[in-house]
Amino acid sequence: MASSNHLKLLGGWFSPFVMRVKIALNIKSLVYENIEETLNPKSQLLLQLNPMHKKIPVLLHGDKTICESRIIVEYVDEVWNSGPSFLHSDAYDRAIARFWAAYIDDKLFVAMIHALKEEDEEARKAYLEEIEDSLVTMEDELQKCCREGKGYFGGEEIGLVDITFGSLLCWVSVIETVNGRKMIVEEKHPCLVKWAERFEFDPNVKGLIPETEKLIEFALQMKWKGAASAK
Ligand SMILES: N[C@@H](CCC(=O)N[C@@H](CS)C(=O)NCC(=O)O)C(=O)O
Repeated sequence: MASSNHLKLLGGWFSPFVMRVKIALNIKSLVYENIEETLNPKSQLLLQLNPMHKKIPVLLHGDKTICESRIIVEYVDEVWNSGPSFLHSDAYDRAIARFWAAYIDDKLFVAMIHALKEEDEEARKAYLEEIEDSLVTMEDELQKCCREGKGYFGGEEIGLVDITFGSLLCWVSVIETVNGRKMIVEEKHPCLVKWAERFEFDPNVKGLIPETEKLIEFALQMKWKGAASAK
């Protein structure tokens, strides 16, 4: 019988969504058991714990199951106060952070996954442009924080938006590499460049970021055409 506080994370080293949960658990200094899911084929445990979506991450907290990365991140913040909060105390600020977190998943991530899977060069170019548009939008949003002297979307410390967006950076790097095109650049994104460095070197993030080459190998194994045919 699982103790009520025992934490297990069903995850995968390659998954930006899993990385979000790991960052949240690190910020709260929580110890957890990592169960690596390959998705190929999906394990019985995954199918049993997340029968609706059949996706990682899944967090097990004692006998409670929590699915969906942003929901898990918020759950971790609400249940534990053993580290800084990554949700604003003000309801309006929280709503704005949730808006941007949803924007990142619905716009930026969707364009990224299409760019990775799309074989047709013209279609892929359109997705790359969508990614670039979203990055400019995020730069504009971050500049507001920078003007107030804050280094993160969340303020002085990593918040929900930083976790949601930052976890995608390693896959942005994959897209940059396979397409031979830098997408986060000083001239267009001065704040994002500094933010990305700050994020990647944060003690709660460092060590969680997979190498670009390993992710490219993973994308090729998955037969993602946008990673294979891109130059
Ligand atoms: N909206 C989900 C997305 C999770 C997701 O797409 N996970 C991928 C791995 S990175 C997965 O499990 N994919 C399996 C599938 O699509 O069948 C979340 O935020 O947790």
